[in-house]
Amino acid sequence: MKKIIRFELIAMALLAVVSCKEVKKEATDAATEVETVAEEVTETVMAENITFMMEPKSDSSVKGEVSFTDEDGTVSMKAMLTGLTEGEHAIHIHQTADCSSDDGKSTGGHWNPTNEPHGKWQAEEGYHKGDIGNFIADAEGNALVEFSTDQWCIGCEDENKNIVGKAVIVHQGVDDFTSQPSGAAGKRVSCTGIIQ
Ligand SMILES: [Cu+2]
Repeated sequence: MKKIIRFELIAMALLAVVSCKEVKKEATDAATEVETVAEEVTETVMAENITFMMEPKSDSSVKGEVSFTDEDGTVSMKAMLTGLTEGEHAIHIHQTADCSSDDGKSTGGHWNPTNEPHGKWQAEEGYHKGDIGNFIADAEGNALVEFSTDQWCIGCEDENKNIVGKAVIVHQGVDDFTSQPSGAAGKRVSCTGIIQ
């Protein structure tokens, strides 16, 4: 009789150990899952995104939406524009987030914190940090402009990189990349401030 009881006790003890291990494993799995979700949430917060509506200037009807996303030190710009004339147009970042004037000139000249000559993006001879370049509008006057760089940031300490407080300008004409200091891109037809 004693032997049987002892056996049962051992069996129960073994069972307890096994089930305890299983609970532990489940708890570990749950903890890992929580960590993974937490990481995903942090990543989403880290990928900063700001979006603005562009308004027509110089009696144009050019408008649209421009967004900037900062992810792992690379800023991606996406502009969706309507109301353009078919063909090529320039787009730049200008120095001041002030679109109050009818001709968009309240934004000042190109954003050029490094005091370089105007030029094509990443040209050896130099270029402005706002020298995005040209894009093409389709026959309906629509355009999607996509650009990304690690030379910009959204609201960081480095004023050579920080696009906040500047403006996006779309021009009626084409940037020739040689005329100083603006590329002779003509009228400013759409504008938004980059304000956080
Ligand atoms: Cu410009």
